[in-house]
Amino acid sequence: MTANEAIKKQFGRGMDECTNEEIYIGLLTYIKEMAKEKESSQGKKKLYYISAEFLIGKLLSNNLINLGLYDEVRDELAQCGKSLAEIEELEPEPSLGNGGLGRLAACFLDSIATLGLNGDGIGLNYHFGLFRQVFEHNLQKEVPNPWITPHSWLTRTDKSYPIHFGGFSVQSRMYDIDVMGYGNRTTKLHLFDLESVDESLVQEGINFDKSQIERNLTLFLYPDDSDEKGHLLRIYQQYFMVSNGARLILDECIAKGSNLYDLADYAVIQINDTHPTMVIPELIRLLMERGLLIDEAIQVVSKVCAYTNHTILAEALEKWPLHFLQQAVPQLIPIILELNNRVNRKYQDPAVSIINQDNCVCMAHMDIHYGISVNGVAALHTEILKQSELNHFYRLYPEKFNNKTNGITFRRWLLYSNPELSAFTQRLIGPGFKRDAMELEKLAAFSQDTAVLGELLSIKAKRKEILRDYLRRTQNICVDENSVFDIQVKRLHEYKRQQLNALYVIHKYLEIKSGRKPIRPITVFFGAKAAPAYTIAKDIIHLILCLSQLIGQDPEVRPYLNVVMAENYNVTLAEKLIPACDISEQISLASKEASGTSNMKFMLNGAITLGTKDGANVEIAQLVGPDNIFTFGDSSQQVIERYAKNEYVSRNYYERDPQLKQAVDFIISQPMKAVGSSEHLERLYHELLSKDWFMTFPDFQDYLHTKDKALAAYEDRMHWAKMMLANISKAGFFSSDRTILQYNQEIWHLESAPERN
Ligand code: 26V
Repeated sequence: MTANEAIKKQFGRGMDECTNEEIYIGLLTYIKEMAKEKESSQGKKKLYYISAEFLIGKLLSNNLINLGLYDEVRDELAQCGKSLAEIEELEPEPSLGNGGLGRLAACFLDSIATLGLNGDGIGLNYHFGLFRQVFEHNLQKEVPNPWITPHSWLTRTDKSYPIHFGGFSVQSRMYDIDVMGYGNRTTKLHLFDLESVDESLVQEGINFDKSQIERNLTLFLYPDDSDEKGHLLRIYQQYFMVSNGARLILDECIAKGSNLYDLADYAVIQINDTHPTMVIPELIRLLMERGLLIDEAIQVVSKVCAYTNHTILAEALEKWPLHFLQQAVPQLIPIILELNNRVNRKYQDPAVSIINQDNCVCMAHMDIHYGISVNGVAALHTEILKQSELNHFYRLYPEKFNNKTNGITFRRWLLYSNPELSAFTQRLIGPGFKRDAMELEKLAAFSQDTAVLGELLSIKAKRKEILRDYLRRTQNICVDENSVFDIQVKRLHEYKRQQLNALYVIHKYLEIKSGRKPIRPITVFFGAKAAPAYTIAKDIIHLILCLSQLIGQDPEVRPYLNVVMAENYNVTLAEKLIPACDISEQISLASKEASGTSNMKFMLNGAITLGTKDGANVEIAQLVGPDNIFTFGDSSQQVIERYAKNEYVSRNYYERDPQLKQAVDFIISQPMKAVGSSEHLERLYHELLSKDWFMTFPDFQDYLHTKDKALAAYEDRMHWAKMMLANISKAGFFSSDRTILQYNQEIWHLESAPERN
């Protein structure tokens, strides 16, 4: 059946007589039907990827691409005078993630389905997601992001469990989203919801009564945890997620014939960061309820769980006060105490204890002692885990530690988001790269072909125009497509150092004011959400918005420099920004960014990285070679030593470097205060001068020079195009298909799917 026939069946009218809303609903039903006909993953052993975040993005076009129906449906619509691009704008984007960690989980599901591996995702069905970001008075404001419309990708299932907390119980409901792999296979994302959830609890902005767990549990992702109630709510959410997940896993394994002692032959659980860690004691508890002795239950569970670490930032490593757990999930306390006692009896080393001296439960420690595997997400990150952050554990269990460098799905980040580049690639090297991303290397053969290089530049130019039009239409922002597009998009965090980029902007602004104009205009794009309670992150957003306004109002500077802070950065915006990028900003303080994944998306789309030697940037640099990347800044080793010596004084750098001093002082200057708030600007200024914990100042000069070097290099257009081609041709390694195959070969050991014919 064609899409038009399906729509006729549903509405009694063809596409040409339907509204865009009706066509959207019709396509949704059509795709869900098509998914049922596809082969779902099978096999005795199954992977359960449990994650508090799945940043899946819009699904309409992606599903059509993966089902091989995109061109057909687009053309069918065009014949009726309709536009698929307009229809997909009607789809709300679920904001079920913060950033890289959640987007990684979504890319992984795409690869798992594509490779035909037997694996499902398990998470939560947050009704309002993270939040939608709006800017008011140059400040971030958070509002709910409702995405569950009467017609959505969710399918209500008949699975429902009673979940018990200290003093009360709730009932859950499982909803499924079909994940369509490229080709013919599908898998599922199971999102658990609260039957009694009450959206009317949300008052002003994203505020709601945090104590009403029975009604609020699945309203928001990571609700503000700046107070005690917020922490507790997160514990309730995490337990709700893993208890449902654990029951589903046991149900499925028992149905397939497991006697529970052999659970590891039927299930492997990948714990995505520490948020799902309570699945370990919960599974032990459930096994004991089903008759296993505690020794037996611990032994069984120790063979099924694997842990991925995504950060070394101390503040992001979860440690829950025991009394919080006692209040929320008292049934887990005896098990956690027993797990802790066993560790302490065996090792007598407080550094590896599960419960620390402050009576907090170190969630990562539980994962490492009672899991089969611990992995970092880029080579450098895994080395840092082994050598410093988790060294005590590495010495106990060297065999558990392994690296799985992150990846991205090329279906979304090339085929869908950059059809022009995708078609160009196919013309040059054939369609094989769509299945085997390493085939992109064949592009290297064209590195001297000026016609090919010229075409590559035209594609970039086209993508810049598309972005220009999109921003004008959706955000009323004007950009000059002939300027250099320099882009930094990621969560707002001091370690990612958007503030360093902002200091560069100030420096450029002052240069232009003093008469030194750049050869070509520069547009510096930012996109970032700040956690609602993260004051300094919000101050940095304020700084960027103020700079944007100030520069936009200045006729002397505006023709040469433009600062754009895109509102509500999300997957949809990323799909527009990334293909249009010339310079990819990956400027985290070395050692702090576990991997980064936007760096890979930018590279794949022919942007040149301006980055520190951090996370996966290191592997990008190795692949493309020093001539095809701009690196700067102190090494992770230098940074780690500087922290260890505890001798960093930001003010010393400020006093020694007049350019730095001038840029920093500008933050609290009159022109800035005229457009911004003194309170925010001064707080940020003092933070930088008195602390600068993420060491912006030491890298400042090198950053200025390296960025100016990149801008100069941009002027040799043919040479730049060669660099672009080198980056694209080496991007194959960063396909999430490669990452997933490695997880499977080294950790999961699922049967591979039979070859497709
Ligand atoms: C989360 C939070 C949340 C509250 C505010 C403070 C804070 C600080 C750090 C984090 C990080 C949580 C883990 C995470 O998202 N890691 C990211 O995982 C990506 C996928 O592996 C990786 O590419 C990024 O480098 C890493 O930051």
